[in-house]
Amino acid sequence: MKTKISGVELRRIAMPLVAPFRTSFGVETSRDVLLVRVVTADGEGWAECAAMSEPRYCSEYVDGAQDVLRRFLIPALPKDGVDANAVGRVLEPFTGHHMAKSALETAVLDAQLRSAGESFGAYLGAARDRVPCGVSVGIMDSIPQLLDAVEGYITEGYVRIKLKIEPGWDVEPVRAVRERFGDDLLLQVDANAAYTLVDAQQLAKLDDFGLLLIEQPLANDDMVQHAQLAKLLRTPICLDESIESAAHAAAAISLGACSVINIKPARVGGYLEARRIHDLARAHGIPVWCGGMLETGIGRAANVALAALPGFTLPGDTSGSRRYFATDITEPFVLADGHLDVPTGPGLGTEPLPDVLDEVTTSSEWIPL
Ligand code: OSB
Ligand code: MG
Repeated sequence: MKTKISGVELRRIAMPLVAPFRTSFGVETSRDVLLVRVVTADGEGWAECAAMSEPRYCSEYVDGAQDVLRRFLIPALPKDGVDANAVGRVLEPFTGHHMAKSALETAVLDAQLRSAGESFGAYLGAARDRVPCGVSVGIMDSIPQLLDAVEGYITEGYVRIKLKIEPGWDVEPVRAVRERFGDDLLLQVDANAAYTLVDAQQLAKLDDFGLLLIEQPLANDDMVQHAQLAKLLRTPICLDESIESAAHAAAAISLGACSVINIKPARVGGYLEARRIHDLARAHGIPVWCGGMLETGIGRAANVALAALPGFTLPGDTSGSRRYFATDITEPFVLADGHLDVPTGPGLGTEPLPDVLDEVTTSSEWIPL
């Protein structure tokens, strides 16, 4: 099915976080989000670009994403219409920029599914109507502060806790959380590439705590080093930053660089590539889970749909809206019994609330096709 696009709106919004989020690569206090809205003959489609303000998590950043969308990606869309399944091929001549590409493909897909009356979940192959939710807990100033934060999330119902770690904040916070909340708590850690293979002995100390996994201990392009580290640890290695495509996932699996994959659709160029990674991992018996990039309800809706696919056997970083924002731009995602419902309406099954959107908008640009 071809969708004829008349133009694309690039809208920037400022979304203060309810609390600073500290990782090994920096501190976020507010999300500067780029929203993409494609306008078609019979409607519109929305998506959220996951790129952050600065190129720290990966090389993309929000101003760069807007620039490449405006100058290269949007103008490359065929004027006589395009099927969402062909957007990836159309954008292929431009290297990299997966987050920008993902946002454009997702907005086209949303428009197409809305016209067809089909939900993202149904289209992608969701196998359940709600997904269990984990929460990613930032690096804190002290252990008592961390324990308070974790306790709050457990009380809210989160079924899995992920602790951000870095050299100097690893074994002690993990030990403290285990001692306080017990061995049954589903617990994992995420280093965001903060270690090197020289730290293997330190990372091996985490083996005592029965973690579900350690996420991205080494640098993004340290695929071989991750395979070596995997031999030195009992804790399963999960890759996030290193996996930018299904080809990377295939390489990582055959090298033994990971035994779990965090799938972030934005990082791999979209939900279609994300589904290919899911299919590949499933065929290899590799569990996957859905990561997050502190999304608003627009990005969250699609992530929750993806997380409902059968190979997503671990709880994702698909937290409720209030974990991030006092006011979301969509109807908020609210945790019930540790789960979020997969939206069932056409496309993303949600859209920005016009009044909230206007309040948080910092700029808007129209790119005619
Ligand atoms: O590494 O998973 C990560 C947030 C921003 C950038 C990278 C990461 C994260 C998170 C939070 O861990 C996930 C979320 O709750 O959206
Ligand atoms: Mg991560």
